[in-house]
Amino acid sequence: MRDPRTTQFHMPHRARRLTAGLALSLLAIAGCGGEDGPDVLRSYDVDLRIDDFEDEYRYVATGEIPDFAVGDEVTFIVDNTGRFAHDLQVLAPDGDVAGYAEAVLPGDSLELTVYLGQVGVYRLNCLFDNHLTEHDMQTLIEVGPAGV
Ligand SMILES: [Cu+2]
Repeated sequence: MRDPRTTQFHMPHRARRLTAGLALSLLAIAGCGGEDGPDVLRSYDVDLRIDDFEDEYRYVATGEIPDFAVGDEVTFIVDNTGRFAHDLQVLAPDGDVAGYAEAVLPGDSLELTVYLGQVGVYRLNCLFDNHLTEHDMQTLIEVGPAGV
């Protein structure tokens, strides 16, 4: 049985060639209300891993870091390569929560798709235990205007 939300979303033929990750992102847009949702200009994945072997914990990009821009829908795929559980919260420049993914154990991975709707600095925070407060587990990404 197909999810009725997905049947309302008319995928272009081109979309069938996209990777599974991107396909999931597209379904997420449909789930947000389709044509009433945000205007997505680009959609892509960013791969991160966890480094928690020193006092300061952090998310580390394992691939190329894109030029983030307004209109981007980004799926963060975080491999927990650390010693502890970690989650991921993304805060928009105005302080609104753009997305949150529950903590996963070492060896597991989490995925979080967020829409970048504002120019400015987005914060990737780990809210698990004292990771943000004591271990400064925060990564900043700068988001520029669309189409520049
Ligand atoms: Cu953490």
